[in-house]
Amino acid sequence: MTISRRTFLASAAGVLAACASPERPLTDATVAERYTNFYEFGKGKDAWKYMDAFRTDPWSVEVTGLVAKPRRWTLEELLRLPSEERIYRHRCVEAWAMRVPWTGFPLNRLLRAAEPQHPARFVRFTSFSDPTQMPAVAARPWDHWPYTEGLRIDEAMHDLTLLVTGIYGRALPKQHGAPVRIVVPWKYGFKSPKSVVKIELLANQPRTFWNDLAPAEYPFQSNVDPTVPHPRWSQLTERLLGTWEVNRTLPFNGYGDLVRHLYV
Ligand SMILES: Nc1nc2c(c(=O)[nH]1)N[C@H]1C(S)=C(S)[C@@H](COP(=O)(O)O)O[C@H]1N2
Ligand SMILES: [Mo]
Repeated sequence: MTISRRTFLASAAGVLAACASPERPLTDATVAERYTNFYEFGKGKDAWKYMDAFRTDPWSVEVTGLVAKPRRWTLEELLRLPSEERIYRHRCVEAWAMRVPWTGFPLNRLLRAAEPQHPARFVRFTSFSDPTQMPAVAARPWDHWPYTEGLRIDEAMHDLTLLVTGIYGRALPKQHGAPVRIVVPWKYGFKSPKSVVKIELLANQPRTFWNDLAPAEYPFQSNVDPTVPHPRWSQLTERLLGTWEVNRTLPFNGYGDLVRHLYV
């Protein structure tokens, strides 16, 4: 599993995404990988310290549910698909933000290959979960493991929604959600599940991990929106990791021109 297997293709969508991005500095790679949210490894941002037992190879991702062609993709198969680099802003619901280059490809490639069938309207993502590898899964058995998230099918099919296998031009460090995660840049970060093992097409809106635990703080849609305060803080501004910069939060995290039409 080496980065050299990947092919980097410039795509129209990548260019569009970059254009939608106001000039903010790229977050330093070390800053980003040492300040992560990966609740399976604890509540701190220091998940990078607890990765030793986490096995990310071999790995596979199952695409299943209301599809004509269910398929289990091995990591090697996913890494052989053409990928590209996209610099996206990332906005956590906790009001920190970063700007990082992800490597991956639009999730719609896998969804189309699976041929979604009527009445599929939603996609559920399931993260890997194992108490022997993930300390907080062991310590907090009452939480609703595994971590799950969901999107409407049109959100999941949107060209901005990426299946990600790398960051900063190399394979994902484990704490960023190795070896395969989803990135949905116009939504709060918790909608971008890490270490995904299953992608299911469903007729009905799925329950999700954070929405189950605290529905008022984690609504299903959760598009980045400065005008809707979090129950415990304002969402008007965000701080850029590794800098002293505080910026205004952008509606749809700055991707409104590309996604606003989904919500009218
Ligand atoms: N499985 C899983 N996925 C997850 C999380 C998590 O705790 N577990 N945290 C989410 C949150 S709240 C954010 S902000 C992003 C953080 O991504 P990063 O740590 O790679 O920056 O991952 C999201 N995906
Ligand atoms: Mo987050």
